[in-house]
Amino acid sequence: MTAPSRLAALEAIGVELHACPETWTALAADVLEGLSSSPKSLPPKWFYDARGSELFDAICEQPEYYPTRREAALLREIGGAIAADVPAGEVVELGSGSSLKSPLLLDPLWAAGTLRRYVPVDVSATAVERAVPALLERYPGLEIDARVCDFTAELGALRACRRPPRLIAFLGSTIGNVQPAELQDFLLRVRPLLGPRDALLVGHDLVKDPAVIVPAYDDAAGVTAAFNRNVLAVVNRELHADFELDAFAHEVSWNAALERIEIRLRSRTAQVVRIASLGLEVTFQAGESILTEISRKFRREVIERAAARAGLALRAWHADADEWYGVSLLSPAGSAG
Ligand code: SAH
Ligand code: AVI
Repeated sequence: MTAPSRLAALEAIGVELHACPETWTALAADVLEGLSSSPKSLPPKWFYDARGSELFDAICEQPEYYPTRREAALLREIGGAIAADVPAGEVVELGSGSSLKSPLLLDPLWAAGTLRRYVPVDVSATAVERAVPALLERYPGLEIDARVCDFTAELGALRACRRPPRLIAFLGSTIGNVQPAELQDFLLRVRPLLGPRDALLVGHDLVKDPAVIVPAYDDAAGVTAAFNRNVLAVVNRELHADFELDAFAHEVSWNAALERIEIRLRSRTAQVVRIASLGLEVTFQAGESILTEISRKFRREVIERAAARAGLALRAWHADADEWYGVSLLSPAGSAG
């Protein structure tokens, strides 16, 4: 949830700040809809309160969770080439979180002298609030326009680019959370943010042996399980619900047909949960689950096709040697590139 008083501290150090006020209402609407549906579901963006963002960073350090390390290694390799290809004055980062990998893109642009402005966009006020001071220290004089917003809803506000050309980064395989039916729509909404000299850089996990993928979402230390249950803690705190976190088991499965990880919370018993702020009682059968996240794994042609339908062309494709993880550079179709 947004914490305006602490976010205001960013303004005191010269950061431009836009925080969307309707977060609580959006959570209430999503919980009402998701838990009244059959099967039950909750959107993954609600994992990321202060604790959830910390748990995500801890997931990234688990030996089983390869995506962060793989993406960082790729960005280390290609960051210089991207900076040469797109001499960005402005970097917009969707789902920036702790911005831990951002310097792998920002450093080469800063060294080349083109970078003027960084626009992190994330629903997690805490993540943004913690990330930004370190970035200002690393890049003195960088304009930072921090946006605590839902990147699926608030993209229109980002149409004007103040320091062209622009590079939009969407890292961490967060694109894997987007439902297939919504992917084209999402890319269509990103497209107007890009001028002919701009580009969108997407990090995406790739289809591979599920024996590698599944443990990444079910680490032995139980960090992903705690992250998954954290969404219930968010609902308890924000909507005065009485979920017992231990009454739900963390469950991970590989959906081979849809090439995606599915993460659920499975009710260990028959139970009724009260959500006081919504005046709602939610009944769970024993074994009934809430789908809390999908994490799609991609193939080059899937990215290429989705991009093309949204008027974007694949300008460069980078993957590691064993093709576990990939990064795509997309630009408006027909632009010089
Ligand atoms: N890019 C970072 C963080 C990835 S975790 C990395 O690669 O490590 C996903 C991030 O996206 C979280 O910080 C979460 O708060 C944010 N996020 C998820 N859904 C979002 C949405 N709809 N709008 C804005 N931010 C979102
Ligand atoms: C979307 N991305 C940031 C992560 C992923 O791999 O899908 C989120 C995550 N969920 C559980 N572990 C990691």
